[in-house]
Amino acid sequence: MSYVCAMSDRLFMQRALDLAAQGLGGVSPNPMVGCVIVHENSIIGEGWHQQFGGPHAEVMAVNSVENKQLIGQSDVFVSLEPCSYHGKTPACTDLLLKHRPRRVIVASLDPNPKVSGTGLEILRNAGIEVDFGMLEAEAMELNKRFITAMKLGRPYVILKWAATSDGFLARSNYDSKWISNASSRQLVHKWRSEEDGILVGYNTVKHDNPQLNVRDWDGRDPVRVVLDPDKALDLDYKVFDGSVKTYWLNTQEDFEEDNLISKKFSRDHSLLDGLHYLYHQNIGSLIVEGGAATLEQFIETGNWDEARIFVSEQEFVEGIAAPQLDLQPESEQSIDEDCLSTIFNPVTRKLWQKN
Ligand code: AOF
Ligand code: ZN
Repeated sequence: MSYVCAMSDRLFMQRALDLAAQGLGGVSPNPMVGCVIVHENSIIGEGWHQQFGGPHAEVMAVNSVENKQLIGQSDVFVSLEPCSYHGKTPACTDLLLKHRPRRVIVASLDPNPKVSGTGLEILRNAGIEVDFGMLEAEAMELNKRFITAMKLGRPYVILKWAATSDGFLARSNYDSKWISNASSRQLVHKWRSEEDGILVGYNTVKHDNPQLNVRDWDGRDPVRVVLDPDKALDLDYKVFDGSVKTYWLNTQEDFEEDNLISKKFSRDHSLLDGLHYLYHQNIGSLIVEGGAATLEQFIETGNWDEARIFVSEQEFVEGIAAPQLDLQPESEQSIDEDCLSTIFNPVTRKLWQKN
């Protein structure tokens, strides 16, 4: 008879998910993973994957157990299927086989084709009881970035813009610095710290001269990506100040100097080629902050996964029109006097949403 009831199983798995979430902004392009080791209904060890290239959640959890002898009579709750191959770190299935816990409870499958089911199979074949699927929907949503990027070979793309109540992104002369309020802008700095890259197009650099870093929040800067097909920008813009690694995607020149990487694509390249390239530079997620033409390009080609749209009370009457997404928002919330809508791309959402 099992001495752990199903209700507390869910609590332990929820704890694993909460631990995993702390990896946001640190582990990508790896997934966020948490692990809890339970002996006679008490947590005797826990851990989470904290840094890309660093130890996996299972390793952190096992290392945190004082009396390792107890692991053999324990249940291991892990939010992602344990890995079964040696990447930057050894296979977690080997670690679990060494300690042979009573049971391994797994929330979601690892979409990495090098794992994808074999982690569960190895444990089961070795005679360890494996329960799969507890809080699976929550675990998949947590790793929406990883799952999407792994399956599509491109970063998870978050589009962000701020529009006036009458639907404009900027005045016609681009002289309209702030549309959303200070709280909304601070939230955007937090978001920047959570993604691997931040992308803008030529017009945004030319008219706004943005820094594209994290100033209004405590967190690391994403790498910068500038789409400048004609390589028409000069190096005086702040995005080229060398303070952060910056990818300059254009049709002119390949070069690499300090933190600046100019990458040449052919004229007829697709946006997706650029995204594939960024994915292979370990950029697992991108926040796209404009301008209008750049956002439209992502929308028109379907290369987006999530849109976060602020609508302020301001009215411009005329100007540069904001993109239109004729889709039902997943959520709407007030950020002071702004309204923030979150919309998911219904096509790519199927990749990480449990049906
Ligand atoms: C786990 N636990 O905490 C994580 C897993 O290069 P490596 O060795 O870090 O392996 C990266 C892959 O391992 C990653 O693509 C994903 O398949 C899996 N991540 N697996 O058992 C963890 N972070
Ligand atoms: Zn692992």
